[in-house]
Amino acid sequence: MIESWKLRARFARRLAALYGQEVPAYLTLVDVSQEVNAEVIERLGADAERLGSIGRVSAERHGAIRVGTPQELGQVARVFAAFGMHPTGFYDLRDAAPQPVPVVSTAFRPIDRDELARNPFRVFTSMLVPQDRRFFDADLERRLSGFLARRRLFPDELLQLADRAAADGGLPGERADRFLDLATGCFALSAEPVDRAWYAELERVSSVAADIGGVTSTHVNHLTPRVLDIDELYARMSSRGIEMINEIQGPPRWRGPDVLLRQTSFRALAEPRRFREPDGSVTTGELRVRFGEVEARGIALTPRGRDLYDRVTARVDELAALDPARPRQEVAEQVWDKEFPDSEVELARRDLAYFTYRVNTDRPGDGRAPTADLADLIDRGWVVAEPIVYEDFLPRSAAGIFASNLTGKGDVHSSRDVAVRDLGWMSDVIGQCVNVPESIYAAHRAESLRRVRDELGI
Ligand code: OOG
Ligand code: NI
Repeated sequence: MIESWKLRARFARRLAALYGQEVPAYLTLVDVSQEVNAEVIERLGADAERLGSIGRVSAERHGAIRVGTPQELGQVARVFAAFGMHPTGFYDLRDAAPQPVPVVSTAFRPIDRDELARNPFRVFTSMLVPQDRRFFDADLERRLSGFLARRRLFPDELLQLADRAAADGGLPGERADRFLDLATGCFALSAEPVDRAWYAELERVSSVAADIGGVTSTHVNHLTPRVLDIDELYARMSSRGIEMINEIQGPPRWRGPDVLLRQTSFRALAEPRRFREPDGSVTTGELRVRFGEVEARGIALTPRGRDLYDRVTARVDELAALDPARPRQEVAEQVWDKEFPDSEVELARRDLAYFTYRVNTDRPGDGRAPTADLADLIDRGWVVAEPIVYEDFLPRSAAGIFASNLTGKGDVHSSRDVAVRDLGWMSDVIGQCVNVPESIYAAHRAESLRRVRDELGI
């Protein structure tokens, strides 16, 4: 029996092999990431591994895929369930500033700490919303929905094997191979000609709409390695002549701890694709859809910490707008230095970030007894805090990353006729509850605190 975590690890490796063949620049990105990681480990030693062992960080990837309908989302959820990857987080990119994208998204990922430690592979999965009138008028919606209803992304055999694997927690060897072949095959770039006129019509609304609804298959959009120094990586990629997006998304570089997620990407590359022309002939041309992304992960924030993050980000926007000539990074660093606690201890004491706690066995005796107050336990050295890594995504950053292959703003209208999509809606469509990331982090923390209380007898 190949257990689901092994299937997940193999799936991640197979997708990486496929994507490396299709988009060789991805391999450059991986090389540069590993080079940077090795140097950071050399420079900082054990401190560099505070948010994950070098083994995990080097192997870590996330993927991004895009589907067209609730049915397709439901099917891909069955495939990911076989890998022990569960829908987590709901992201609505349709009103994301500065560039709205006509999709809603979730991420399929492992939940349990030991599963994450075995292999943390996750896939950011977006679903098109043709019903949203800000993007699609009634006639285009009808044709787009018709087109999507006629295609089939995931064959029955794959879905049946997936259901078997999910029910049994894995698959026997031979069937595991077949399952992995089929699953990986669904995400390969198709050689099927693209209908030129149809693709162009959707592209006027959004390149993402065209990439999803303009073709009869789906494909990996990017695979993202994790890097320990994203500023260094950005500089190295740029100096190799690779055109990066303008900024690193998420928190700035600053003197305090890394929190949440910082991401950046290089602009989509031209890839040869076949086209069916209006006169029926088949030609070759190119499309710029797929890009390369890297990310640096930090500590997960509590809802209170996230509020602070959102307020600080709004403040940076405000100040940056007043002084457009000044680099955003500079503005952000200044605001963060003033407004964000710059140590793990302070983040823990003020309940701004998630940690697990364990009893400090080296605490020198001072005749006092421990109390039940967490800040007090931290202050008096009863417990040691270990940061919980942020395993999820940020909607605004995601919109910035999507922009790696957007050419213009697209045809977005204001309309009251906005299709309602939320976490509950998505849970119904998938037939599984979409997890709330903060509940998962909070449960990990609570579990560690239960042990601490037992051991200290409080
Ligand atoms: C997804 C863009 C968002 C991330 O890591 O936030 C993303 C896409 O381009 O399909 O990948
Ligand atoms: Ni991504």
